[in-house]
Amino acid sequence: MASQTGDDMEGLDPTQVELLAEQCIVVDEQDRKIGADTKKSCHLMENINKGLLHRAFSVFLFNSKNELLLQQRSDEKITFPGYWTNTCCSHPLNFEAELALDDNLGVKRAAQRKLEHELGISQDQVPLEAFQYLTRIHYKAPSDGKWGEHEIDHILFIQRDVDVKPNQNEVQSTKFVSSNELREFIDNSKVRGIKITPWFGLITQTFLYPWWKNLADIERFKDQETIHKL
Ligand code: DMA
Ligand code: MN
Repeated sequence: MASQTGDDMEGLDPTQVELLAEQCIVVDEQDRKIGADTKKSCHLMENINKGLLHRAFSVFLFNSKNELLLQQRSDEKITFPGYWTNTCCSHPLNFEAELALDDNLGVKRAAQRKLEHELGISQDQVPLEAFQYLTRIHYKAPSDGKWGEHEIDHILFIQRDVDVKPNQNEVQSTKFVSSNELREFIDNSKVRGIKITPWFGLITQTFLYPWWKNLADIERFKDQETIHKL
């Protein structure tokens, strides 16, 4: 018999459960803020199936050799544990600094905060002005039946050589890949039992490679208007 004290969280990692109290930004399909709700509420499929949508960001960090930093999510993550994905993803939270729309500052600040939290990259190695905003995607993806994603995801690129010290509660491994290595990694993932997050899969199938070829003048791909429904 279920008790009344949140045992719907039973079996989940306590550190990750604490983070479910974060206040995400609830948006409409045009990415306009219409409210705020907990990370927990925003990631329950029962709410997502009623249309609940929130704002997110995805960072792609490249080193000076044009290699992309990938991470494998820890087994403690509540959504998509153990999956391989782009450098860092999370949510801008519902406070003034991360709500800022000017120059996409809100998501850039959130990106800085989470690169430090997940990968131990110090904020001075990833200054706000080094992030390039590119576009937004709107996607929905169930994780395990109970949990899932439904987001407007702001895509950010950054090219910097950084020191990486993963937080094991968030990230179990990392690696840098060239674009050819990533193609091979994704092509072989099914037979090798490697899981790739749905958003990273979608972005590699659409925008990633042409942008990657043009890192030196990436600003020209910036599109402040479009929200691509994938
Ligand atoms: C959520 O990522 C954001 C996207 C774009 C999927 P996440 O599950 O890694 O968020 P968090 O690190 O905050 O748990
Ligand atoms: Mn999310």
